[in-house]
Amino acid sequence: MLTVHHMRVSQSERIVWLCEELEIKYDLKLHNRDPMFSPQAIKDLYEIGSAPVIQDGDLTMGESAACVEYIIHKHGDGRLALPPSHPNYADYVYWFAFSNGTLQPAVSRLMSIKAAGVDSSNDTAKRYQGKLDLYLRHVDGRLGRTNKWLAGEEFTAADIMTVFTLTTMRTFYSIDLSAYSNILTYLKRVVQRPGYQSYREKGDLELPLMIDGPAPENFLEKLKSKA
Ligand SMILES: N[C@@H](CCC(=O)N[C@@H](CS)C(=O)NCC(=O)O)C(=O)O
Repeated sequence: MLTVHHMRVSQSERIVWLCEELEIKYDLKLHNRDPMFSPQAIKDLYEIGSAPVIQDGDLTMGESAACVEYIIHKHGDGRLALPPSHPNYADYVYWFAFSNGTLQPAVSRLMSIKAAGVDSSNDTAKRYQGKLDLYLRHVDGRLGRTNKWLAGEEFTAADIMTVFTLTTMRTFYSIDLSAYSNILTYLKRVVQRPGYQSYREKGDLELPLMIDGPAPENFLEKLKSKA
């Protein structure tokens, strides 16, 4: 049986969402942050200590993209990936890779710069903020052209990989998406998906939907003050 370890309010939301979209059987184990980073239970499972982690028989594996590929091909009959014969195959591969190769690291970098106490007027901070703005324009432009999903007409795992950065990640580093109307329309489409709604019910019920333009409030601060 496939087991998915999801740390609430984290990138592992992708894996729960994927399993719900694929409608496969899996065992969901929920973990809370302790208080900000991974709890010991995740560190005990995986030496890198980050979420997601999946287990399947003798296998224990981390990394969202690896988990997504593995689940799609081992448990999902290849659904939500596009095959090389598909006209949008290159788009699928590109946007899947862009999510965790470029977009998510850009936001993580800015979060770290801020956490280190560097002011947003600092030249390095400004340079990396400029990069993030460029990447968001790139995503927005693509969605304006497809008017649907990142790979084209079909919803794919490229969307599942990308949405975390455009939503939940904004509680860690505030991003105003008001200037990106295609992203905002896309996010409204995303949250209507039954698979996304099931993930939220099972994995992150308390988390506000972060699909509006203005930067969301810092939900983690709220969680910490409740603890
Ligand atoms: N590239 C990795 C990043 C995983 C990652 O950094 N996850 C964060 C949650 S968003 C985490 O576990 N942070 C807590 C920690 O490292 O202690 C992936 O996609 O799985």
